Amino acid sequence: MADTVIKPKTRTKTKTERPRLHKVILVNDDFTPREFVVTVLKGEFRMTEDQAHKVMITAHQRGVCVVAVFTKDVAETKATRATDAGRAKGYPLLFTTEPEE
Ligand code: TYC
Repeated sequence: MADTVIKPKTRTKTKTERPRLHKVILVNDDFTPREFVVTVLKGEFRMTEDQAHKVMITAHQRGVCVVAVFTKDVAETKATRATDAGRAKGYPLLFTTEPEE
């Protein structure tokens, strides 16, 4: 009888991890005018007046508010641009980033 050749079936499962997203966080301060914060949120994060106003008020009342999540690069670029927009006007407006859990 001919030898039986058993060919094991192998399957390669490639696991691609999604890149971790990073939060952009708006930090409250006592000096930046509310309307300016709203303008920056609309300009840099494409929010409507309503959305921007809600985020600004949340940061104003609670100290911080998550604005949105992006890939690391985009989050850092947007946070820097938004912070720089405040600095250009002499305001201490601050946007930070942190990785999502
Ligand atoms: N607290 C500021 C004021 O009363 C407004 C403000 C809100 C500033 C949110 C920063 O992240 C901020 N003029």
